[in-house]
Amino acid sequence: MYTVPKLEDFSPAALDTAAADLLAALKAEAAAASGAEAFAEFRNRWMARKNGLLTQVNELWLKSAPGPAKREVGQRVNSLKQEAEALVTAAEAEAATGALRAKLAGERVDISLPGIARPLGVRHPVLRTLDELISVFVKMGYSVAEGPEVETDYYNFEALNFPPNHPARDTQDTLFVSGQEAKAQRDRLLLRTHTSPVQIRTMENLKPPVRVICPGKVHRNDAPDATHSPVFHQLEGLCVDTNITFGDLKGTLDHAMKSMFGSAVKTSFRPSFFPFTEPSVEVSISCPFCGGKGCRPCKQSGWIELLGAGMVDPNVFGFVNYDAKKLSGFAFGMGVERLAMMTYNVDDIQQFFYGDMRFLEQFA
Ligand code: 2NL
Repeated sequence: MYTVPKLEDFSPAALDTAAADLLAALKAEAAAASGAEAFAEFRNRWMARKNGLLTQVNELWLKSAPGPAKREVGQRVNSLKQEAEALVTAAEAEAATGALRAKLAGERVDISLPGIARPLGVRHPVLRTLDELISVFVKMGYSVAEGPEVETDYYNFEALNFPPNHPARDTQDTLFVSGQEAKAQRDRLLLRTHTSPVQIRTMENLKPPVRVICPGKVHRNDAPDATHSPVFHQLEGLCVDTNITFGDLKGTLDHAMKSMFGSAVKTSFRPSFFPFTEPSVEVSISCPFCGGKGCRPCKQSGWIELLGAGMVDPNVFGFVNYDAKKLSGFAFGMGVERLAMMTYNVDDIQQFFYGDMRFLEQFA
């Protein structure tokens, strides 16, 4: 095995020979060191600070060189050490790729295997219905507004003319954020029960005329069953200008329903009550399944109730600093799941939320 010789002769020719011997030995040992353990041993033998072969070169060649030769010997020893270190580093890299090649040589990829199928998703039927509704109103010049799902009592109830003790404010109907007791009633947080707060916020920010629809997720403290879900979607709309009449309300909603269910459907308006509209109406469409003759979906009545609507109550205008003497407007609201159930013939609202692929794949 190679050992670093003591030098007697410090002539350039003798130094060249000694350096060549050393590098040849290093190359041979690097090539012979196979495996991580053998390589570590090789590296240590040559590179160790304390008594490694390159350190010995310093001791045996440089320090014992006679005064006049020191400069020349020093330069040669330095470049020799650099070359030796580069060789060790290169050998290390070579050993690593060698190990990888050996590992890969034992592996086979079977390119005839079928691969993993990743089916394309489709838009959820509820959002598809919502998109269609939005497009109908956008074509009539409405803009779309969104707002927070966690609201204050003020935006969800007070500004909509709900009296302080209205039953809808009860915990039986509304989901409240806990720990709000220290706040004034109007500042208490809750999950919005309709998207009307977005319309209030819109009127606070924009001068009339306003034509806006507010789609989104709403929450009610309801037990789930075939027709109820604690989370569902609503589309509300609001139109405010000078001289907006109940005739505008009827024409707008009649057009929207014909766009959704076909030009043969008729609309019917019956008196109702909401705190935020006066007068208020419930809107039904003639049954698109039987054409009004009577069938199971319309419970033999020929009509299906789909919307609530009315003329905006002057008190609501008061809350947003709109001049109720100069302005009038109509508003409406509908449940999106109910429309989706009719469009896609779904008899259980829960199907929309189970995430069962057998249900959802039918819409692909
Ligand atoms: C329903 C009834 C309705 C409104 C929502 C509304 C909003 C403002 C002012 C006045 Cl800011 N009204 N919205 C009006 C009438 C009915 O929804 O049955 N929704 C599912």
